[in-house]
Order: sequence, then structure tokens, then C-alpha cells
Amino acid sequence: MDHTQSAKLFERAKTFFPGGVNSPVRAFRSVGGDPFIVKYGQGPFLFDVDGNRYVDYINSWGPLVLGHAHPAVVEAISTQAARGTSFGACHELESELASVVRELFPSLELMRFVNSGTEAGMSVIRLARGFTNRSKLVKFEGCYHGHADVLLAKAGSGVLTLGLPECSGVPSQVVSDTLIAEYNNLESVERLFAECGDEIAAVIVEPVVGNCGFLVPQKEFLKGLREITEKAGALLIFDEVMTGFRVALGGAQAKYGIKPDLTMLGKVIGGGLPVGAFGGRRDIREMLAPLGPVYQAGTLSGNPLAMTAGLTTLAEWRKPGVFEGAQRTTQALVRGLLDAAAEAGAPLVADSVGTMFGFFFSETPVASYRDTTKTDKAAFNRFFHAMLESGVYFAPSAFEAGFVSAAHAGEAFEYTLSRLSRGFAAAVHHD
Ligand code: KE4
Repeated sequence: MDHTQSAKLFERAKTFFPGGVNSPVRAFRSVGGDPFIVKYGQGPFLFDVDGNRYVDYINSWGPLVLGHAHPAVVEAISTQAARGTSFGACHELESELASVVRELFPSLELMRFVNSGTEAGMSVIRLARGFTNRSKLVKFEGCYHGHADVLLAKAGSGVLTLGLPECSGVPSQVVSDTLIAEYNNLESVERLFAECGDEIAAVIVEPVVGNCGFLVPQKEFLKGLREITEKAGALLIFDEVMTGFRVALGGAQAKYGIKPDLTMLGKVIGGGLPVGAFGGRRDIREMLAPLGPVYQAGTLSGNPLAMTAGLTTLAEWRKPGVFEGAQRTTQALVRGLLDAAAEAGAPLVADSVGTMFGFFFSETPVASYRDTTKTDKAAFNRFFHAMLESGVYFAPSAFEAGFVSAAHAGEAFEYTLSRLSRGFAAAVHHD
């Protein structure tokens, strides 16, 4: 593939942005090489500035359940733009979208729109602490809930894994109350609650993990979290920024039948425009300004342009058979990955939930963050580049997830299957 134009434009981008990007994962640092520069998207395809076409399994990291530039979404945004993009005042479209969200996520008795998953994460933690009057928080190693300081914590040493800053710029006192447990390991959660259960405000979890690769909850894990938090008077927060509307129309809470106290949403809810949301039990939500003492605000929150993009996206996505069709495509893709890997003699584990999927180059099952660190990242990177050069764009990191849209069925899917053998041949032939 020719990448002349991309190379030139990426050099220019590096004169403006650290690493040439506005979000780190886009820089291809994990897989090596330089990213292509997108010219436009259409359905399941991205086209770069050199005219190369890629089947896109990132879909802007989840939001684009209908694929790129769906006509109904483009039309709705264009119409609303002509009426005004943001007013900083109440608008009917806010309640319209909230009504759809609450129909699909009944646990969101009250909610508030924000502009990103990060904003939802920082706000929901403040709310949980304000409601419980407790400061400790349990998160899971490998789970990502946005880049708010309080959530950028890694496991400390010692029995009580007090959080340590995961990156520079986060003062240790900000994360010292952030405790780290192991996903799919209830015993690691029980240990923390035994140590300081009555100080723990909340447990926050990606119910299906998409940020250290793809991890599926083992049976009873989520139910166990619900029971432990209920018993200790702590709140259970589901971070459904990635899983919402994707693993099921009602998210992981619908799929697994667990009712969290608070939920974070993002990505799909904005249909590709910046929207996040956090919501939950009415008694908790009434702590939020202007009703209660927990402050939270946002200039562009609930702006009609983003609301209409989310509304139109969800209206199309909810049409009979659309989600189910994309789910079938996802399941067929996982089967195709496993078959092609087996044929090439590449050890692969792959799985999907709804329209979200992931895979690791591993001989053994991967159920926790620690398991992910033992997978063959070099093989993934060879696979990634061979597929990219063949016109199939998976996440540029072995520790991300993949996303299928309603537009992937048919040509894009068949094309992907036809190129998998090249990817796996590269993965196994590390010369
Ligand atoms: P944003 O602030 O990026 O909108 O959302 C943060 C966030 C919160 N919770 C979950 C479960 C998420 O997956 C995310 C963001 N996901 C990453 C993908 N690993 C976004 C891609 C990026 O950071 O560029």
C-alpha cells in the first residue's frame, strides 16, 4: 500500500500534537509504525488520504454501531445544525434521548448528559462519594474508566493494595483511596472489603472488559459484586461506556441481569458526537446539583446536535433485526478468526459478546489482566500489520477490543475472511 500522503500529513501533525495525535492509542506506539491519515468513512470502510480502503473494526472505538456516515444520522445532524448546535439552555431533544436511554436502561431513574466517558467517570465517583460519605473506591486492574486522576491508579504492593499513581502528574494522595482488585476474582474484592468495607463508597467495573483486551465476566462474578456491595452499603457502578447498547441493547446490565446503583454511558449514546452520561437510583441522583450538594456541570452537556445524533443512531439500531444481524456478523467473525488461526497453527483465543469482540494470541484461556500480560503481543503486532496492509483495520494494540457495525455484513465481512490467512501466516512466521 502507498502511504506517501499519510506520512507527509503525519509529520505535519507531529508539529502540533504530542506524538501527532489527539489520543495516545492512535499513534500506533503499541504495534509500531505510523498511523494512516483518514480522509473519510463510509459504512464499514475507512479511506485514507492515499486512497487505501480499510474494513474498520474500530468504529471510532465503539460509537458507530451503524457504520460511518449513516444517511439518517447525517441528515439529522445537518437539519439540527441549521437550527443551532448548542444553546446552553434546556432543549426538548435532551428529554427525547433520555427517554430512549431509560427505556433501554431502566436502572437510570435519573441521569445527566456529559461530553465524554471520562467526564461520566469523574462525575459518578464524586456522586458515589457524596452519597455514601465514604472515600475509598475499588476498581479492577486493566479496567479503564477515562483519565480522571482518581481513576488513574495501579495496584500498590502489600496486602491492602492502596492505589499508586498509574502515570506522572497524579498526586499519590489523590489515588491512595483507590483500591485495586482483580477482574473475575471475587476473593480479591472480598479481601478489600474485609479490610475496609465500611470506608468503600463504590466498586466500579467494566462489566465486559474492553481496555486490556477483551475479557468476559465469569459466571457469578458480576452477581458476586452486587452481593458484596449491597452487604457493605457500597454502591455498584457499571461502566457501560463501551458495553452500552453494544453487548445488548440494554447493555451488560440487561444481558447479565444485574442492576447496578449507578451506570456510566458514552460512545454509542452520541452516535459519533461527544456525549457521555451517568445515571442511576433516584435517591442517589438527587444529591446532584442543583438538587443536592454534589456539584457537576458542563457547557455543552445535552447540546441538541449531539442529542440528535444519539437519538437517530439508537432509533436505527433498535429497528427489528438490526442489532441481531450485527451480533451474527460478530459471532461469524470470531469463528472465522479461530478457523483461520487453527489452519495457520497460530494459538488464538477469541470471543464476543453482542457486537463487541476480542482475541489474544495465547495457548490458554485469558480471564484476567494478569493472563493478558502473558499473551503473545509480538504475534498480534505481526498479524495487525499484515491485515492492515491487506485492507483490514483492527485495533492498533493487543490490549483493546473490536467493534462490528450493522454495515459490516456482506462485502466487508467476506473481504475480511478472505484476508485472515495472510494475517495469521505473518503472525506465525516471525523471522
Ligand atoms: P472517553 O473519555 O474516551 O470518551 O471515555 C473513556 C472511557 C470510559 N470507559 C470505558 C469503558 C472506555 O472504554 C473509555 C474509552 N475507551 C478508549 C478505548 N480503549 C477510547 C479510545 C481512546 O482513548 O482514544
